[in-house]
Amino acid sequence: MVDISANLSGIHFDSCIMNASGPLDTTLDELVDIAISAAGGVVMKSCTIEAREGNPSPRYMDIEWGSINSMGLPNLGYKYYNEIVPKLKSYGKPLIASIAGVASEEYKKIVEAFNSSNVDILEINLSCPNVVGKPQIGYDFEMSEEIMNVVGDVSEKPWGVKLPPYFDFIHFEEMATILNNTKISFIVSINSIGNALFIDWNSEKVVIKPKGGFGGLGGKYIKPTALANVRKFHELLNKKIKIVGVGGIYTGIDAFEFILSGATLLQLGTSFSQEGPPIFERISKELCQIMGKKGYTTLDDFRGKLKVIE
Ligand code: RRO
Repeated sequence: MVDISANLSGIHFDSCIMNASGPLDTTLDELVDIAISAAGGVVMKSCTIEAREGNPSPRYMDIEWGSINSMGLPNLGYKYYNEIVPKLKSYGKPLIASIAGVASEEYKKIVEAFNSSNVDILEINLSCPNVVGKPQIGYDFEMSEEIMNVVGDVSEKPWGVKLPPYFDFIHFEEMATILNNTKISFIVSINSIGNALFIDWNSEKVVIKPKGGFGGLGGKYIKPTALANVRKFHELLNKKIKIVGVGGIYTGIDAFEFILSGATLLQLGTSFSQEGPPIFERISKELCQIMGKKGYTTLDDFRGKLKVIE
């Protein structure tokens, strides 16, 4: 019998595969659809102090091997997500709140509010690429550290940070040193690759409106970068810090590769947006089949055991 369950901060997930914060998780109805699917947990849209409409449309486009988005953090405000916690928890799955902001006081206020709910885990988003005029926090190491210290001081829930992709070993090392000195339980790696540009050559135009067409790239384009981030952080982080892998997971093979690189849980963004809730069952089955063929019965049998060429 193949088991794809996982544990994060003492919380049990029947399946290691769930949605990523972002697509199809802004309203209660959308979140219930995830809760009644084969997803192992439910992740809510990143929320801010005030509700936000987000950027003008068109702001999301499916493209050949993935997606480009500049949603601009549309959400219903943290109070809404706090209020729907009991309803969502009634489906019996771990529930993850995602929190975004531009300053540490905003993160603090929202974390404090979720402390008194029965949400299971907090994901601190340090990597939204699409708020006009606001750089991605995860590329500002000092500010990232300040926010993590504030969250570590106030959070009564297990928490982790959602990071942007890094591309140079020196940046992985710098961020890993900070992470190893915080009270963090996990990282979510990676958010979309920020400020990509997709062009419709026929109309000679960009395909999304905000920021002159620049937006976060997701889907198949980003899997190698996501695997590299999972792998590098697996090498550099204390083993008690778990890794939630996200970026271009469309199949059981993709899922297998992320676990092999060191991930504990997996999230689906663009692929979930394109295929909807049935994707959780499909990828879970595909992963079980691969594990069965290889003679693995649990994720621990191969997690992090990627081989290199000597
Ligand atoms: O809402 C968005 O524009 C958005 C967010 Br908060 C994020 O973290 N990543 C992304 O690709 N888009």
